[in-house]
Amino acid sequence: MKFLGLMLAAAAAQAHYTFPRLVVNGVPEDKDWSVTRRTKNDQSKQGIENPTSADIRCYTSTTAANVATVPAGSTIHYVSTQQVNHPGPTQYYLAKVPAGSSATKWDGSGAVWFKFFTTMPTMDNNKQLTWPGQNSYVTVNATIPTDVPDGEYLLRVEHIALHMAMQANKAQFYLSCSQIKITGGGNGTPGPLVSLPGAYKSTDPGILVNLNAIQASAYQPPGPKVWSS
Ligand SMILES: *[C@@H]1O[C@H](CO)[C@@H](O)[C@H](O)[C@H]1NC(C)=O
Ligand SMILES: [Cu+2]
Repeated sequence: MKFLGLMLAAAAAQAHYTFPRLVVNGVPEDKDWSVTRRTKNDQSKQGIENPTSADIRCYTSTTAANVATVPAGSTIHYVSTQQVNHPGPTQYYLAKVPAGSSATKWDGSGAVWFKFFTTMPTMDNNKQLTWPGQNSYVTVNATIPTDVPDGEYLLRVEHIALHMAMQANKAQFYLSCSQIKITGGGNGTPGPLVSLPGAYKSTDPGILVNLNAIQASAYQPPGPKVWSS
């Protein structure tokens, strides 16, 4: 038992991940990091612990070569390099590329990001909070809203690992941004728009949280409300 415990602890310590490949309606990008911008933790797989750092936007210092065409209403998810084994929400954001720039160049700065998807936990048989997609090798599916206007966007996926989040700056953010072009969209006005960094504080109740001390329905995903058109 002791040995098993040590092995589980070792496995948990290594259990970090990146999301190098966007999948649109079941079709993955050609190869890792071709429309998804290569993150700084490509090798280390380390999460971000300070939610106010500049890395919280896209965790990258580079852009990607290509732009994925994504029809509005598409189902999207990401392939993970490891099992997404930690408890915590998955959230997806979009930011529209401003006129005069392009998805292959733009840095996503300013109050430009809206959230279109988040996940809530349930309490499992062992009284642990668990989230949709937990222990999977892909992130949970989300739908690109049909009312989102056509154009180029940055798409951001985020999984927040909360297993150590009862200590300040110990939640771990795993994330990627992809360069996409939305087609067949609508006339919505997505919002609220937030900046990254800016949308999160270390003390937000969804970031500094003891999962053993709350009910599932009391969890508050950090950041803005999900846009509903
Ligand atoms: C997620 O979407 C893909 C298509 O992109 C589909 O093959 C898969 O079954 C979906 N997963 C779930 C859990 O619904
Ligand atoms: Cu981990």
